[in-house]
Amino acid sequence: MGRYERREGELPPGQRLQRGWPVTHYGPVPRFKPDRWEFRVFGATADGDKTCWNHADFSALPYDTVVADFHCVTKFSMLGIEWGGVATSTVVKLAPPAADVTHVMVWAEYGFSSNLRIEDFLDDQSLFATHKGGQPLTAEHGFPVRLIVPGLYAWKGPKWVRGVEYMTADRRGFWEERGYHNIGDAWSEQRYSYQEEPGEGPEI
Ligand SMILES: Nc1nc2c(c(=O)[nH]1)N[C@H]1C(S)=C(S)[C@@H](COP(=O)(O)O)O[C@H]1N2
Ligand SMILES: [Mo]
Repeated sequence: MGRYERREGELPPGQRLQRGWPVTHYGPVPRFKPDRWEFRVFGATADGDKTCWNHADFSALPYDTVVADFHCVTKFSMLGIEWGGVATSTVVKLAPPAADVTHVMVWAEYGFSSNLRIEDFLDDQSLFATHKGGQPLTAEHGFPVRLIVPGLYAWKGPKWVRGVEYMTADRRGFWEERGYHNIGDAWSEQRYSYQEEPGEGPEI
């Protein structure tokens, strides 16, 4: 797929190292309401049903950790961060997609969304992170759950995730509709939608 291979611990083209951990997002930080929160898996599921986990259920799912790099399209990167949470493969195992699912839309609070190819979503390092460096995420960094997909720019990983929609055709998410690349592979420097080649994204 990409022109470059992913190389852990190195900077993708055009990126620079960042000290500290800046907060980057559009809109306000949502307030976590534990009694109203649920994580929903819906759309083209294998059995046509939805799966909903409340916060206690979601917190009880198998916990995995990955060490991964983080690349923001505004050109800062952080390397070697330890994330903990629920592997995307765990979600897919417990709430399987239909056989013809090709993409997912990951939904967050306030309708923020990002679309991913199923193979990017199921990268063996993709994780619904609840923790960073062993500590629960803070509110501004996405508590209780954010998605981490190490090879893609970080906008492909929504903070404050509330659900996954299985899709049998691609559709653009929030930033993908607003000028950012439909795939967003950091190693291929897929920053903006004008760089898309035919077949890399649906019409805008
Ligand atoms: N819900 C939501 N998630 C989001 C964003 C956003 O605007 N809304 N911005 C993305 C972008 S562009 C980046 S770089 C990272 C930043 O994560 P951080 O604030 O924890 O560093 O969150 C991503 N997730
Ligand atoms: Mo970003």
